[in-house]
Amino acid sequence: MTRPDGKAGLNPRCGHVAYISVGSNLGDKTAHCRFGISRVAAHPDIELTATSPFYRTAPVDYTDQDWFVNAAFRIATSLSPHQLLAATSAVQEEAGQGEKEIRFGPRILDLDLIFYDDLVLESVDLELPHPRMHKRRFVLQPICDIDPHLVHPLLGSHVGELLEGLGDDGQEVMRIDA
Ligand code: PH2
Ligand code: MG
Ligand code: MG
Repeated sequence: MTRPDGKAGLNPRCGHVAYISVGSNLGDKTAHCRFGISRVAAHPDIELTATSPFYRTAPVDYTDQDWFVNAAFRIATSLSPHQLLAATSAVQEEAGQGEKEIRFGPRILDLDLIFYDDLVLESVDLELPHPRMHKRRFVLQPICDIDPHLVHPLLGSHVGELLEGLGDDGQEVMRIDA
């Protein structure tokens, strides 16, 4: 099937809604994030439906590294969760991001699946919703910018509440003026 925009494949509008977090703390961080979003959006079975503002964010979990640039985006897709994971992994590799990085350490491009509809999934290589998203301001803030009333399918709270619940926990997140 060919869509009106000339892209082949299933119409992603008929499919699923997913939220993806993007981050980089090596090289031209903002350019790497923009590259990640645009390459994912170029997939024939993915339609980009919203992009958050960009943020400069203090590193969490592994703090002896440079600040990150983070954002989030929403897509419509006919891909399954694992097909989507394969697609985002391919884009990470295309950006020069190797497989074997330090856990939570520096990276050229990180694309993390946060939500896929209201699916709850635990598999070896993919957990949905993302298991740490509710503790991370650099994930919650940009997702709230897109859809503050989105409900976390396991916790039953919306992302706005989860963000407020973090309180003043010292995770610095500064909006970058576009
Ligand atoms: N990603 C990590 C670990 N720590 N900290 C910030 N601020 N932003 C990130 O994207 C990030 C992080 C592992 O993927
Ligand atoms: Mg990550
Ligand atoms: Mg990742």
